[in-house]
Amino acid sequence: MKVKNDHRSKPCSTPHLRIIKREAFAFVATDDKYAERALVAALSLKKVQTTKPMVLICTPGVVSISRFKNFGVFDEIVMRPELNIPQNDQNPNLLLRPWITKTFTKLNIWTLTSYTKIVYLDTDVLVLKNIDDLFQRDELSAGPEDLWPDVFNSGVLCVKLLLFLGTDQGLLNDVYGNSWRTVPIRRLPYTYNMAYSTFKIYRSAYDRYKDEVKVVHFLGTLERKPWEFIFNESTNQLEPEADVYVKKWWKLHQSLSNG
Ligand SMILES: [Mn+2]
Repeated sequence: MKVKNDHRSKPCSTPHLRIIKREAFAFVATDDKYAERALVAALSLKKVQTTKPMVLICTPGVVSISRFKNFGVFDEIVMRPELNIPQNDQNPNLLLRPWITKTFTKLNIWTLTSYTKIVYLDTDVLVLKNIDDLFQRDELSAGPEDLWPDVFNSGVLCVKLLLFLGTDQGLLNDVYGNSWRTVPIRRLPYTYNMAYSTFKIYRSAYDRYKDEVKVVHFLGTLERKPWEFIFNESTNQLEPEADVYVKKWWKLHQSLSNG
């Protein structure tokens, strides 16, 4: 395991905090056939003397896990759920490419949060020369789709997992963050997602703008969630600390049992 500063990462406000870099090749298998092909692809990587560990992501569709472990090719075999497009979907692609129903399973790469960088390879590849240099690439790097359309092919992907490790927000920001920052119209007014604590911390600003608030978000862990307030059934009273939003939430919650 190497410990050094990544010169490509954003400047860190706490310089003493060094990021431990863990890098691996990853494959995804949804059944034994795919796992076997992943094994062949992984062997081809071994043959070109990769210095990186190899991870196989298996879904419950892979039955012979222990067999694939026994080959000793993969440094780690992890279980993840299959991510599907529902079968009854009207997607016209389904007829031509039945495997497409399982294709989102690949998104499990972003759950390998013990790694900082992943180079993902499809199971239908054969590595001919050492490609460890791919770990020097920034995310998301990929090769072009063959000729047309002008998009990237997702068969070989360089993925960085540094940001907001392992949350949906981290993943979404990795994908859309740059356009969110640069395209002004994508930035919703604060009133569409007002942090609940705003109403306590910025009391005077809140008093001025409160009528414009459209969505209040009970986010974070500093404040209690509405359902963590105590409601006394016998007196039909919320504890005195409950504010207007907590009361509103409880009123709706009450209406469930009354209706
Ligand atoms: Mn492929």
